[in-house]
Amino acid sequence: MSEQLVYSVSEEDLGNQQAGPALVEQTRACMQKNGAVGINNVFDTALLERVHQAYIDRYEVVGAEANNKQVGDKRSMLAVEIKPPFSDVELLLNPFLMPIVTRLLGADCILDAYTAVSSLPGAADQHVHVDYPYLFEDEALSQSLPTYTITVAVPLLPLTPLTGTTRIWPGSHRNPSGWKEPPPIKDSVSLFPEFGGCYLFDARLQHGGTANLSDRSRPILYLVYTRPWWRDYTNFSNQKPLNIDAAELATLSDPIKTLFRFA
Ligand SMILES: O=C(O)CCC(=O)C(=O)O
Repeated sequence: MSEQLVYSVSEEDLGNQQAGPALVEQTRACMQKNGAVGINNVFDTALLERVHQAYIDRYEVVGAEANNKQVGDKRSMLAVEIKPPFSDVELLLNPFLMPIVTRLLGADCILDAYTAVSSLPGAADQHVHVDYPYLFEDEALSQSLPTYTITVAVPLLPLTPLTGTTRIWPGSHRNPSGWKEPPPIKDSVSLFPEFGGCYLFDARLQHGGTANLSDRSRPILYLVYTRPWWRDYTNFSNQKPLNIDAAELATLSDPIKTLFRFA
């Protein structure tokens, strides 16, 4: 039987408005073993629809792509401007995610980057990659370390086999099979959480976006939570990883400011 990679926030946790110990333990164990986990029922779908519309209005307009980083065929990344609705507390400090994120990264974790990757209609499969260089030249040593950076991927529309999703190689953050790049497709899994869900992956995981065979673009938010000493020094040459101005930062609550303390 194949490994469980997608979990759901239970009715009880929904009622308590917080991830309970069972979900935290299941998702922690899954992240440790597989380097990724999908979680359903995390976000209010009405909020995601508002964010999606704001994304379309701001970024799917001619000229908006000037600073985007190309990350594959018809696929680019932009640092979203952190203001409503992108600055909603449910996105930045989600009560179902933060107990999991802080369990894995420590209570003093920070947000290092907040971006969106969008694949346009007709985008081909993305190359298989890890998002950042390993911490040390010694790969085995780097792979033996505990998790230090987690990307939370939040699809802004329902993912289907037509829109595509992200394909991951479970366990590749530790690479026990000694895969060389690219690892065999047969060992990959395409994650399809329900709309309102998300998936988390370890910074060392091999992954790649799949083709977009639909007629709509497929924006996915990427919130990169990390231990406070880590920075992405490779992906931001002409964009700021946290695109927020001082006036907007001043309006945020203290717990969010703490998460942004290196912005
Ligand atoms: O488009 C996707 O689903 C994945 C994109 C991605 O993994 C990346 O750009 O690093």
